[in-house]
Amino acid sequence: MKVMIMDKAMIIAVNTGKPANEFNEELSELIKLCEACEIEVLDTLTQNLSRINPNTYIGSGKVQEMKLLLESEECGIVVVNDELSPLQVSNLEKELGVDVFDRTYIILEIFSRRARTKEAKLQVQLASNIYQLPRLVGAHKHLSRQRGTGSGALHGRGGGEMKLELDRRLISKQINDIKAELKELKNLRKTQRKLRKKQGMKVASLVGYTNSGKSSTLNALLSYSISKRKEVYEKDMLFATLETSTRLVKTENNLSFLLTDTVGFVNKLPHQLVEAFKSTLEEISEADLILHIIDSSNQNYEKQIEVTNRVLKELNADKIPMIYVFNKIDLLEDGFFIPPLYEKAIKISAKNGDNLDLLLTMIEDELFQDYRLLYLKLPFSRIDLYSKIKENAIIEEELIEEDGYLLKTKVSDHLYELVHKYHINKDRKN
Ligand SMILES: Nc1nc2c(ncn2[C@@H]2O[C@H](COP(=O)(O)OP(=O)(O)OP(=O)(O)O)[C@@H](O)[C@H]2O)c(=O)[nH]1
Ligand SMILES: [Mg+2]
Repeated sequence: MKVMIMDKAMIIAVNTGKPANEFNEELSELIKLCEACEIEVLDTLTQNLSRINPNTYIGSGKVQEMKLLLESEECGIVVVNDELSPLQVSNLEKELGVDVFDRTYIILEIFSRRARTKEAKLQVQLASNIYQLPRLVGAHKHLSRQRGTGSGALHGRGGGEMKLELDRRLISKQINDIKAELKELKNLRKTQRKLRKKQGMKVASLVGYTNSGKSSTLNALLSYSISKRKEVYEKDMLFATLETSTRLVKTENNLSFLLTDTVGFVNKLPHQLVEAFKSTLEEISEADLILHIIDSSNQNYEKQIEVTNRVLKELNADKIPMIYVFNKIDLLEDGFFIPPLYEKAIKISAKNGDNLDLLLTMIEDELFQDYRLLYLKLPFSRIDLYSKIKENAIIEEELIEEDGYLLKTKVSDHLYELVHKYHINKDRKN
């Protein structure tokens, strides 16, 4: 039987002027992030400061307070709610005599434990290396799960100056190697996307804060799909999904589109991760429609919407049409009122299926609003048009007759101009 070793930790957090509820939500999120790393949080120490202390993050009085607190508990780790400079880490470690991890480290650690596919592993390794490079001086610590195994992405190496220089060079080389490898995978993705575009396949992307229910929504929509595909992994934990999965959804109206599920966002998502995950996240910026999934039962859902929209902007995906999908309404006893600010919006429950049919109709309206239904009779001589339709339109029915192709098809405006002169009356088909 595998024995789980839980590290014990204290959290320290500086508030430089956030409203109390927002700050508290950030802290309870950090506790969850720690739990995902098998770290049990014993206590939290907070301090209000107008600006973060550049040397020790918290003020010197608080450092002493923390020291006393640490002495009374058996705990070897301090987790800090912000990203620290290497100097802040080493000063704090010296003063407190325990390992100090910052928020970025914790998030990277979760990603490194969850990554399964080759691409995800490479991306996490890249983010970890970028994080580690300026911090090599103090890199002698790691969480207990890796103790003795050396398997973690952030596993440190100690040693003298020469070793440090070697480590730096090794990591720089690794960064370049990983980037090259990722580039190849990126090209593969690009080719796949091009193919999809050529086939006229529309893509909707599920986007949102971690744990908001993106994977659950995808699975719930799949149950409405005529063509059944494998479900994706959903779980009540932060960052359950790290890889992008795409599924085909075919609606009752015989319209098909691709639905993509991907990694969730979080407040203060480390920039190293956004950078490293760019090629995965690029899928989002190429989507025709974004389904922004929101956990309406979270008190801070508005902040989470803001964080998600900020990352979307960073990915150049803020101009893509978006539906705000307020999920988990089954958890709200008094119902939920969508603020008028969110124009194109719907409330659903992926869990009990509320309003999923309406969501699907909204998706269809958005994705295929420019498509027109046509019955066509194309002579064999217009095989050029036939292949265009094959590639770029939705073919709902197809019959080959003696004198040509009989098609029931939905086409974009552009294609309509080219083919509409072969339009026939619906009753003439068959
Ligand atoms: N009550 C309720 N729970 C839900 C609903 N939708 C999802 N959940 C739960 O919320 C948790 C997270 O769901 P996921 O679908 O894994 O969330 P996600 O957005 O994919 O999360 P990450 O992949 O971690 O970013 C799971 O425990 C789900 O069962 C809902 O409509 N109602
Ligand atoms: Mg997920």
